[in-house]
Amino acid sequence: MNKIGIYYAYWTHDWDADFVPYVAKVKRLGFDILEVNSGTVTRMPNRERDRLRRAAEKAGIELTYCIGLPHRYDIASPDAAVRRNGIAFLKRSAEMLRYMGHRQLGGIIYSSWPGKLPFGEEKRLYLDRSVRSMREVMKVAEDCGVFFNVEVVNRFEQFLLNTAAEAVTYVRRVGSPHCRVLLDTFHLNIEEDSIRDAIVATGAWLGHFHVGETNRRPPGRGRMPWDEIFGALRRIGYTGAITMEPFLMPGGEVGRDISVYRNLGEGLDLDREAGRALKFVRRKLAR
Ligand SMILES: [Mn+2]
Repeated sequence: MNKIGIYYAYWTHDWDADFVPYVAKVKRLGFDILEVNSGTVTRMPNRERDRLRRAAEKAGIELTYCIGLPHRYDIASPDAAVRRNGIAFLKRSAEMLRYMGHRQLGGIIYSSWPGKLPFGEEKRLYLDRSVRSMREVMKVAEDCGVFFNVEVVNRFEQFLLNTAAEAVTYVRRVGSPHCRVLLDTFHLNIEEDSIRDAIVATGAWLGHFHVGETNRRPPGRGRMPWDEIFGALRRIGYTGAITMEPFLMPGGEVGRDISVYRNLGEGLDLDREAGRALKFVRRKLAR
């Protein structure tokens, strides 16, 4: 059965956080995985990385990593110096993953977040630059034995990969088995004609999967077509991780960057709600 995880920022207002207490929390709630912000761990001294790695090992919790690259690391940028900085950062991220003994990094790693196509510019040129940069990054990812999953996100957050079909074309062009696709139900719901077809067409390229309702509440609280989604994952024989990425709290950097402008967790205990959503996902997977 797929391992199930949750993103730490469900509980935080800031992107930078000490992840160690969340390892124990998700263990207690019954999750297999804690997804963390890779930027924070890439910048950590080894002493702090060791502390996190040991906590995860001790709890039997796997860590997966996620990031939306800041503009200074945009590997699709027209500015060669920015691309070089982004490529160097992603190579350091691959080395960090190897150091930690973990294998999956996903997110908006093919450009920057949030990102709009500048007026009058051609998307194709950004894609070409991104593919060239990613091929360079893949040499290090392959050496490190780690996987980079490009996340398909909706048009209001990025302009390069809005559909599963665009992402499959992208990873085919990159041409490395270590560069795969990350699909997220929140974004699929906005952009795809058929969520089932998008998952099925991604097939073996699917490297990681994010789940959440249409308003980013945890699974089981909204109108996402879960039977269709889990049916499609079963159909392609997906054995990878499934992590939920709920955002309920307004305020702080997280509330600002995710555009949470109302309390979506009104009257809910966050821990109990996460535990409920985990049971919901496990039940759907078992069908
Ligand atoms: Mn996501």
